[in-house]
Amino acid sequence: MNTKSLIFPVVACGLFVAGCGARQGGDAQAEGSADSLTISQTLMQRLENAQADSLTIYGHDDDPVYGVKWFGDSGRSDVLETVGDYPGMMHWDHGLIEVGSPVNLDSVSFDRMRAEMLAQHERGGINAISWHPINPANGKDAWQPIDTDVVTLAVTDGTAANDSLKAYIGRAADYLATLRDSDGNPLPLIMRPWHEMSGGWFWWGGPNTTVESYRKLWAMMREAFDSKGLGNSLLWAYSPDVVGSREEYMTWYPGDEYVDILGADVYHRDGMDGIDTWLGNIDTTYGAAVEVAREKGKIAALTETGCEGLPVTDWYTRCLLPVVKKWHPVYVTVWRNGSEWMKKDHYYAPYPGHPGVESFKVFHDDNSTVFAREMDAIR
Ligand code: BMA
Repeated sequence: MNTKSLIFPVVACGLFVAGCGARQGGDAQAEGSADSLTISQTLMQRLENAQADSLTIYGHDDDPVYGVKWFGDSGRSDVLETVGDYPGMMHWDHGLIEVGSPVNLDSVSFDRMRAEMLAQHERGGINAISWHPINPANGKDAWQPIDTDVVTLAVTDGTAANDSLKAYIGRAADYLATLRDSDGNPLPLIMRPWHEMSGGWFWWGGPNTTVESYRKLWAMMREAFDSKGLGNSLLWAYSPDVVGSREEYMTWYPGDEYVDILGADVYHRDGMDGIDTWLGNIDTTYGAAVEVAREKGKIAALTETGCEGLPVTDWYTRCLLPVVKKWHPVYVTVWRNGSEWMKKDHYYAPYPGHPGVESFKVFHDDNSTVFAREMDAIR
């Protein structure tokens, strides 16, 4: 399907979602005769349609709130200023919502984030969320070295860590419940909690706990979110980091009832020297996600990837596009373009003047990839 030849009005999806049956109140049930899908089912239908048409939605973390040379301006985006369109998906992190901070761990105001999620929804795009909450046992950040099994403590009733975790999850759910469209209906969202659990760098990482406790952690969050009325507007994504086999990929899988999207976080490291390793990791880790998704009738996505600082300047055509054409992930999300004075060379999309702009334009123009203006093609 050649989405590039089609011109769409920018607010089409917002109208479409509302038009599918205005969802009222906390249960977000569809009403009216257009269909009987919930908000999350409508989102899933769009993703399934992308899958059926072998289209890949391009996603970028924190896209419109800062870039390599700017921070906090309105109406800007390195992606927009490079290829002329916003990403089809925007990704956000909720780290520090758990302590009631007005800004997240990367200094993005939660009020601004809410407004940008609405804007992305209204232009037809999709929003996805990860969360790097602080350690509920010691109050340190998500990456602090772990010397106890924090997860087991935190999922055990009666512990101080359990009280903290419940409060953290409650605050995250309360914030998500404020994300609404202009009719007051919940925004459709992809929630991707407790990610990269195959590695040990987060307090919830698999090597730092037991599989049983990890699954309880996931279930605890899901149940709390459902009880706060978010049950019908969220899809849930499972996203291990690099693994060596399908068996390893499934180690922490919380269960079919908890997961809608089989994801994988597979970063490209070591520049040109790392290309083959990255491609091999995609085949093994993302390949496992695809296989499981097919068997379970779910969808698969490359939930995080990228080549930090783009030392392979034509990475988008040399590396990512061949992966997109081989695997057709429903979406592929690259990480943030950190402002250079805050985190130098921590960017994953080209910006104006970057030597990778032409490569990124070819990626954008390819018929397989979908940016915001083409999202209406995915109904
Ligand atoms: C990491 C880095 C950090 C950032 C964190 C959460 O991968 O980008 O600088 O704080 O994600 O967004």
